[in-house]
Amino acid sequence: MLDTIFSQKQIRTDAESLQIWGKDWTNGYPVDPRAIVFPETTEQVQELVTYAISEDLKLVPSGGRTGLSGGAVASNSEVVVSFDRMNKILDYSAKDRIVTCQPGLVTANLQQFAKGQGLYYPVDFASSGSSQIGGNVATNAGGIKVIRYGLTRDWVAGMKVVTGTGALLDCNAGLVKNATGYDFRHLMVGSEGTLGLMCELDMRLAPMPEPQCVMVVGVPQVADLLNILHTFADQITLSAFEFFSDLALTKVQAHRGLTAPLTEAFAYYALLEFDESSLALAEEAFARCMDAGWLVDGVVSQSEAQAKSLWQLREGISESLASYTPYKNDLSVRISEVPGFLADVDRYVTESYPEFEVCWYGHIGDGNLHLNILRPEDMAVEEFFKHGHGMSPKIFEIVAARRGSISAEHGVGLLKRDFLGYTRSDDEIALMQGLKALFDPHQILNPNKLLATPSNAGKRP
Ligand code: 2HG
Ligand code: ZN
Repeated sequence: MLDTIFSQKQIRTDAESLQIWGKDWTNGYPVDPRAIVFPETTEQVQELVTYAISEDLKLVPSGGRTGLSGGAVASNSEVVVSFDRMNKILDYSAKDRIVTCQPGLVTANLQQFAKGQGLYYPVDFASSGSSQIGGNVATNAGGIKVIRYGLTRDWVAGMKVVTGTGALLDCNAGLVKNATGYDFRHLMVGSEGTLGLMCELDMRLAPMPEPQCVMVVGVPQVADLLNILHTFADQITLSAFEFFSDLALTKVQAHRGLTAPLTEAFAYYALLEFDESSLALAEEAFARCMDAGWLVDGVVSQSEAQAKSLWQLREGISESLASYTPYKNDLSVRISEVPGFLADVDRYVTESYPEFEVCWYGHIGDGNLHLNILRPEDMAVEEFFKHGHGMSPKIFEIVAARRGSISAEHGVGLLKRDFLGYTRSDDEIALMQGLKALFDPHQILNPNKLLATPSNAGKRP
């Protein structure tokens, strides 16, 4: 019985809670967990895993539930393990610049804590006010500062994790150098809760950057986004290089009541962020791009408030599309492939479904494009998703032809599981299954996410 491990306040089984904690932001999957538990200690997590093994219970780890690939959806009577109560900062070492925290710590709270130390936690995205560090690590979250600071993986200095056998691994202990074989910390990063339940994380902090300037420029041709990126990157260190299409801008403006950044409309916009002290060099790069005809107009923030409102034009897009229940794809290719790739996908979708609006935006500076196909108002969600699923294989063929990835930063979860073969080889998938069988031999951890659970798995002889 779960109540031998957890107190009453740590278990929820009422219908409303099952619906809330049984899913993430992904649409389209049934939500049917049997219970939600809220562990408070590593020991409780270990006890839960041992209990799950003995009772053949399946566990779905759950953080801030902002995922978009169904990684935290419980559809099959699983027990959801919410880390909401394991949300504390346990230790801070100023000399190492390492924060030891529990996985349920909200990303924005880590950012805030870092600021309080005069430092910076650089992984950032629109959902940082809800997402949790554990979920960020489980999906190797990226976001808007990747070109300067890398992915979540780059900030994980160590972790304690309970595997599917109930073993507690203490991985890397915050060391910079540790040449002692396989690094399980990095194996856990991005494993989507399929190999272990993280209970403590050592997160590195960065020096606080200078105040930032934000520039938004209008770009008629998609290929010129790369010319602009390289012209600026040759001159200055960019903290962000994002893009969005005119349609994306229209949607976010309407949703948030924002004014247009420029007087004219352009097919695409790039949003650049850089240190304030680089402004003069950035203006030189801007002039060079203008002379070359790659950009036509631009605006640069004059205050922190203006920088924030320019960021809204990009960060508010995803939310502004929610009412269209869009068919989402999170794709990446090498940056050199971006223009050709975008044109290929655009051509395929608009030729196949001229009635669908296609909204492009994303982290173009690192090759990550978000493709949101919008549901026509008069089409039922189910029918629309059927068309979306029908389009996916062709879109993934285009990705594979350019040696890209079918999931850049949102993870595989349920949504991309059956398409993994477009990006990973059969040999790789077989190795992943082997690792899964080692770390989770009873197949109790986030079953059917990332990899399909073998049909005979977890059955006792
Ligand atoms: C973003 O970059 C997020 O805004 C969400 O990764 C992307 O909703 C999406 O497709
Ligand atoms: Zn993104």
